[in-house]
Amino acid sequence: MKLYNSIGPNPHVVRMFAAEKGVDLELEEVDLMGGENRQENFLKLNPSGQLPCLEADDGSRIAEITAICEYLDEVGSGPSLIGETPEARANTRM
Ligand SMILES: N[C@@H](CCC(=O)N[C@@H](CS)C(=O)NCC(=O)O)C(=O)O
Repeated sequence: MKLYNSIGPNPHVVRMFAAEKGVDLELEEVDLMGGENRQENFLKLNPSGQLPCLEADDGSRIAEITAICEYLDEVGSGPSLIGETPEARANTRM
């Protein structure tokens, strides 16, 4: 899986989550300060123009850190970091 990555707190959340989950991500840097995220090539990948964006192994792309972290939690091995029960997951999301 490839993570379109940049400076800033949101990509950092996903990198931390992946590290805790033991998921290896290929990183591709996007020049946020140079505005690369708002140019046509990146907007084709993520129309919101924001980072991070995950490209899954099937080529689909996922934006929004909560959606990315929940996806990594489900496809990664080992115990869930979000929660194993409805109550635990609700508590995490709360
Ligand atoms: N709601 C988004 C927020 C993403 C976000 O704001 N990312 C910042 C970097 S930390 C960004 O791309 N800023 C540049 C811009 O919006 O043009 C998420 O959960 O991923």
